[in-house]
Amino acid sequence: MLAQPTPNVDTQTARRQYYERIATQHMTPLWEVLGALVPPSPRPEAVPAIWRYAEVREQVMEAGRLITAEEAERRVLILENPALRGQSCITSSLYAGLQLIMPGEVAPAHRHMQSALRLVLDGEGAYTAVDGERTTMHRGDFIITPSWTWHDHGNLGNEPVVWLDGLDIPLLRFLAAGFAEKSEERSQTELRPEGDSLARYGSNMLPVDFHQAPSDPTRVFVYPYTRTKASLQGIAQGTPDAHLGFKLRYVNPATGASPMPTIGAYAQALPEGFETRPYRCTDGTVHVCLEGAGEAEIDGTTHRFTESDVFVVPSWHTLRLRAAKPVTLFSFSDRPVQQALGLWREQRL
Ligand code: 1HN
Repeated sequence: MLAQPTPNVDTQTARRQYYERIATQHMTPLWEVLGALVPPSPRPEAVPAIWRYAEVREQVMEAGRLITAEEAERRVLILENPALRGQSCITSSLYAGLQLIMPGEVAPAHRHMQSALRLVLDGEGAYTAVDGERTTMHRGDFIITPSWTWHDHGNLGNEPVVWLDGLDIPLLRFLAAGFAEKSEERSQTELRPEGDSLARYGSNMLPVDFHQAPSDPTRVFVYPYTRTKASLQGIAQGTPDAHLGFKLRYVNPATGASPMPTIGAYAQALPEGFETRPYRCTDGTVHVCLEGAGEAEIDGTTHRFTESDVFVVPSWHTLRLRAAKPVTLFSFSDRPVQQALGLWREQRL
């Protein structure tokens, strides 16, 4: 583009006075902001960040001494992107938090338009119930509560249980499309035995008369880590992708689409010593280390990670992963939204 001559002082003054006059009628000149509105490549406000579980666990546990799950409704420490403080965002479109439930506690039943996922990190003995079916939570399990499904949690065990929550809260806030309601029931009445949905819809088979309507939520709401791990181990006999290692996406098995329309989720294995080639994509992504330890180099800055650490890679930031030990990562992003709108891009460097 040709450089523009700098306007003289009189012109500058006239323009500033003009901007002040039109401001009283709630107008502003596009030409002052056009470059920022339509940048040549994404300029996310979010910055890279990491929450090391060993460093934050004690703060999560302290919340357990300060407030009950019942009083809090959900006892969660929100992971706020350092560049987006006060907005309950980890990326511009996604929310993440660490939720704690103590032995004997219940997080009461409610539903909302926001879609949610859980990735179980710490402790045994808790369950989540989704639309009348419970699932016992084990480390690494990926559990979803699709939009407008009833959900409650409880801890029947004898140790604190912590999981990572991921929701599309900022996206729904942006769209102003959020509704929510509390249930009359504290804990949902069980409508089906545990394991029913997975047996019916999540075992390479479907009920003979089942047809998924496009607007229906997926019937599979738990993806047990034992199965994810077996899949990753199964493909790890082959050759890793240079940019991604061994990476799979979670799907609604009835459609092959993302389990929830607004949030995509992924599981990834990197062999010991493996280093990915630099890669970037337009979906800002939250990663959780489930096994092993390594480094995430994000736009040239290296962050060490180990088990249960959470790190965020904003849109169009270049990521390189290094596995010091065999690594398993879980991740989630708004990729299905971008793909549905024809916006998603990736670049293999
Ligand atoms: C929610 O329903 C849960 O059900 C967790 O565990 C976090 C954050 C904002 C709004 C609803 C849950 C949430 C949430």
